[in-house]
Amino acid sequence: MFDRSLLNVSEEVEAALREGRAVVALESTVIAHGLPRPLNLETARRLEQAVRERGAVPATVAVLGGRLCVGLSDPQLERLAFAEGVRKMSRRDLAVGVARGWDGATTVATTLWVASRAGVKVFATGGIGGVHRGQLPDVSADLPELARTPMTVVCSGAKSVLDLPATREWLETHGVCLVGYGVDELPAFYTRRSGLAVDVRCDTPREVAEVARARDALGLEGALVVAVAVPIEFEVDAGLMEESLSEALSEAERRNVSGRELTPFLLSHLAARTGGATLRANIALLENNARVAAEISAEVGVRSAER
Ligand code: PSU
Ligand code: MN
Repeated sequence: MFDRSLLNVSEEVEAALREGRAVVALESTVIAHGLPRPLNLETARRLEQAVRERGAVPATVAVLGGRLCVGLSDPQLERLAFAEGVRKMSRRDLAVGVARGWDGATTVATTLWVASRAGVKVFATGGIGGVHRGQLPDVSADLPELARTPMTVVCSGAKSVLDLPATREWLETHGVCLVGYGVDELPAFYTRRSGLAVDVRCDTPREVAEVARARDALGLEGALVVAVAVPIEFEVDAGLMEESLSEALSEAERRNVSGRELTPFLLSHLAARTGGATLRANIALLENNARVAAEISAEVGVRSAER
């Protein structure tokens, strides 16, 4: 049984949940390990702002001093963005982090875990983890967590640093429904197209909310992944992307970068190689996804209050 005293839900988030108002969970690995300082703090604040502008309450998730925090104060955001020794915590790290009182940023996997236990139903992020390329079967803990958490997860698909067809197949096998938000193809994070089909296209927050409610009524445990393409003016040129990516991947191999280090390594390498284009795309899509998630969460909230 989950001991709820481990949860530290902010007053604002707590009140919103109690009153059935819209709440959007945000992850923190992208802040602590995905973006360079001080852009990371700026982005974290902008994402919260984007959620607020659409009438929802942001709930950034992190582990601070071994407590599972849902909804952070500005000093807490700052600590996450600038302090040394903030860990990247995925599911396997939760027990150790709680036992030892760690500060940790939560990945998609742990954000799902914590946010769903706090009662949050909608979560916005940039890209989900997936099946990595290469010989070793390196599968992100994000995937099994998506398969067992009934959350609506707004993202821009998975990065093309991953094996996208294998990631897509994994989701299908484990019953995770992929919604294309205004698109028929799964976006590939920095680029709008992957050549892979989604399961269904939805064009409005209400349509997404309807599918989410049907999932709940069925008692299905998996997430609904809502894939939103990067805003067109920030899309990274496909040729530049491919070139930089193969360089980043061989550099990672040469330096023996693997495990939890791999995603952050590839991200910073790509940013350097593309003159910051991947960074600008990353921030634009994060903000856009936060807005879409806020709109969806409002719809989920409105409809459940009506009933
Ligand atoms: N995708 C991004 N930026 C990120 C991540 C993914 O565009 O920072 C982070 C997310 O927090 C995701 C994690 O949950 O990387 C996946 O890491 P791994 O492959 O080690 O599970
Ligand atoms: Mn991994």
